[in-house]
Amino acid sequence: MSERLIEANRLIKKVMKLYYIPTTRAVRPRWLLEEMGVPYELVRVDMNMAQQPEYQKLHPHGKVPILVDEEVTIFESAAICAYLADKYIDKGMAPALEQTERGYYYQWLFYATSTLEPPVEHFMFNVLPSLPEKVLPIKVRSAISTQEALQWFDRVAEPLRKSIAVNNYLVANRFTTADIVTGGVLLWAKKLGMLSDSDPLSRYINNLMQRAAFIRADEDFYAKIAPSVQF
Ligand SMILES: N[C@@H](CCC(=O)N[C@@H](CS)C(=O)NCC(=O)O)C(=O)O
Repeated sequence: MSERLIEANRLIKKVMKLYYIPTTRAVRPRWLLEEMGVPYELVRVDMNMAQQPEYQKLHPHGKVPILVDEEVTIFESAAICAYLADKYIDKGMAPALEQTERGYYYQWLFYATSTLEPPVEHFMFNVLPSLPEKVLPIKVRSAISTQEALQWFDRVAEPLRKSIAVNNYLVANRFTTADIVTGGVLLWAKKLGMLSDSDPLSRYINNLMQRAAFIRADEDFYAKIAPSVQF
């Protein structure tokens, strides 16, 4: 193999792969990659992948997103975002390890998926009872009503409302990965009609949605683009 070919292979191997379906949690790491201007390959999959053993070798639950970065294969959207923000720390999407803001950064990252997201997911189960069995098995569907899910969401969103009432962003009033992950959850709530226009969270998310990197990451929201792989 020529020197040039070896170098080309080395470069190709280095490009990360993001397994992706539009309008899902996979938009979060894509948005972050777009913000950082880091090269990546988008591997488009579809909702029928879950049962395929080949796909489940990558993601044990057959979901998106997955990030494959050479020998590292990670699932969970927030973990992927945290990994990427640290890997490219010079891009300024996470406070440095020694900065005290790091504590608040972790707080909002974990809050987004463990506290804010569950009522949104429950709300969706209620407003979309026709979700396919493979997406949400009937036996695990919740007894929580739409109204209860909304009240739950309102309650857990209160610290977020307080924070963005005085700042545009969550950590040190500077845009970080915490805004991408939290914004990703709010975006889902907004698409489900859980946020009124007068809710301060709408101002926060509308502001985030104007970012050029977000627009690039969400551009195929309505587009029907075929999967780029088969399993
Ligand atoms: N907690 C996981 C949730 C992953 C997840 O549920 N992904 C959904 C899309 S938002 C999915 O892949 N659904 C496809 C399916 O269930 O077949 C994360 O944040 O990555």
